[in-house]
Order: sequence, then C-alpha cells, then structure tokens
Amino acid sequence: MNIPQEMLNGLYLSLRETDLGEVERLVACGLEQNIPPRVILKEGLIGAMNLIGREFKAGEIWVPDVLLAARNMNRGIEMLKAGLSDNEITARGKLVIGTVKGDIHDIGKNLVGMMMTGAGFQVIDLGTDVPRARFLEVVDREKPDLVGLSALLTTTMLEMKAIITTVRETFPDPPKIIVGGAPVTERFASEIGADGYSADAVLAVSLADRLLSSGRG
Ligand code: B1M
Repeated sequence: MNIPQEMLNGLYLSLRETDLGEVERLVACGLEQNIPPRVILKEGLIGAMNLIGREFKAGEIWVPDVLLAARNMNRGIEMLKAGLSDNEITARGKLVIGTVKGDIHDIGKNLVGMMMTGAGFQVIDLGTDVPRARFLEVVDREKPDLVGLSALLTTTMLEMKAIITTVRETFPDPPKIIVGGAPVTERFASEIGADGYSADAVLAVSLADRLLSSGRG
C-alpha cells in the first residue's frame, strides 16, 4: 500500500517546520489507515528527512532546524517501532558513534547521528568524551557495521588513531570506521587508517552506504 501524497507532504512540512504534534498526528493517522509502518518510515519519515538533508547541504536551512526535525522524526520512529521488525529498523546498517575522549563537542556528531537515523541506519550514540574501552565494549556487544568518531580539537583528534588501531587489533572482523569533525581532513583520515572521512553530516550517509556496499559486494 502506498502512502497518500497529502500525507507525504504533511510529514515533510511538519518536520521542516518542527511541528511535533503534527508529526505524531500524521503517523497515528497512517497507522489507523493500515499503511504498513515500514512504508510510513521509508517513504514518509526517511523521504522527508532526505529532502531536509538536501536543503541543509544547500544552505537553505540551519543546524538547529535539522536537529529539531531529526528529533521529531525519532518520535515518529518510536511510534512505528512496535510494527517494525529488527531487520526493518536496521535495514541500512548499524552505526556506533561518539565524540572521542577528552572532547565534549557534540553538535556535529549529533547531526551526523540524526542524518544517519533519518537515512534508515540504526544509530547507537555513545555521547561525548568516550573512552576507548567504551567503544570496544559496545562494538563487542552490538556488532555494528560502522563506527563513527568525531573530534573537534586538534589534541583529541589524535585519539582517533588509537581507537582505530585497538578496534582492529581486538576484532578479527572489525567494523568500518569513519571519522569527521572540524579539524579532521581527508589526508589525516587516511594517515590514521580510517576507512572513510566525511566533511559533513549529509556526505556521511553516502559514505556509509558506499563503504557498506563495497564490504558486502
Ligand atoms: Co569549542 N573549540 N572548545 N566549544 N568550539 C572549537 C572547536 C574551536 C575551533 C574554537 C576556536 O578556538 N576557534 C577550538 C578548537 C581549537 C583547536 O583544537 N585547534 C575550541 C576550543 C579550544 C574549546 C575549548 C578547549 C575552550 C576552552 O575551554 N578553553 C573547550 C573544549 C572542551 C572539551 O571538549 N574538552 C571548548 C568548549 C566548547 C563549548 C562547550 C563551549 C561548545 C561545545 C558545545 C557542544 O558541542 N555541545 C564549543 C563550540 C560550540 C565550539 C565551536 C564554536 C563550534 C563547534 C560546532 O558545534 N560547530 C568551534 C569553532 C568552530 O568549529 N568553528 C569550537 C557546528 C557543527 C555542526 O560543526 O562540529 O564541525 P562540526 O560538525 C560538522 C563536520 O565537522 C562534520 O559534520 C558536521 C556538519 O555537518 N562532522 C562529522 C562532525 N563530526 C563528524 C563525524 C563524522 C562525519 C562528519 O563521522 C563519524
């Protein structure tokens, strides 16, 4: 069953205008009309978030708009979760993300996490100032496809290399590791052996897709 165009437009506008009540109303309305939760998720919420991501990249909207849109989208996903299989929730892959030890900057990392959620990844956010041991513990438990490391300080970005080395030494089949943050460059990422670097949250989604499809291919 397809989702009515009117509902698609409504979901996009309510996320764009950060109208949480309207997001909840439309998701509830879709469920009442027996539209499958995976359709509401993929076509409705993820479709709308992709458009919002493009607007952000084009400089038409700002960081707080995206953060609020993504927060409201998460509320919509919560309402759908009971009707989604684990497979449908993690369909595109699982990401563990965090800001490395010694660093409490989280705006960019949150943006990346939210864009990835918006694109259909399951995101486990470890927060900020995350010790290496915590990354190891969660990778061991969750077996993610990807680990995302964020750093905003020239001092803390060095911690990324230590995490990459330790993860690879610890796990025989390690997840792909992507890095980002204001001082991080493509060159630095390659020097520390990261699987990928992205300059912004929108590009992080295509990077993740690329890495996972090459891994699966
Ligand atoms: Co801090 N800070 N700060 N700060 N802060 C910077 C980073 C700094 C450049 C400011 C400056 O001096 N010009 C400077 C670092 C200098 C350096 O290392 N060379 C700095 C400093 C020095 C500090 C303190 C040490 C200050 C002090 O206490 N003396 C201190 C450090 C505390 C700590 O971490 N231990 C500190 C503290 C803070 C606040 C708490 C006040 C606050 C953070 C609030 C928060 O995050 N909740 C803060 C802020 C806001 C900034 C600036 C002004 C803005 C950062 C930001 O949120 N940008 C910043 C200056 C700047 O960057 N222009 C600065 C917006 C955000 C959307 O961009 O995080 O780059 P960004 O994320 C981008 C991309 O980088 C990418 O996607 C996002 C966009 O789409 N990206 C990824 C990010 N992570 C990614 C991960 C990926 C992929 C892409 O894959 C996993």
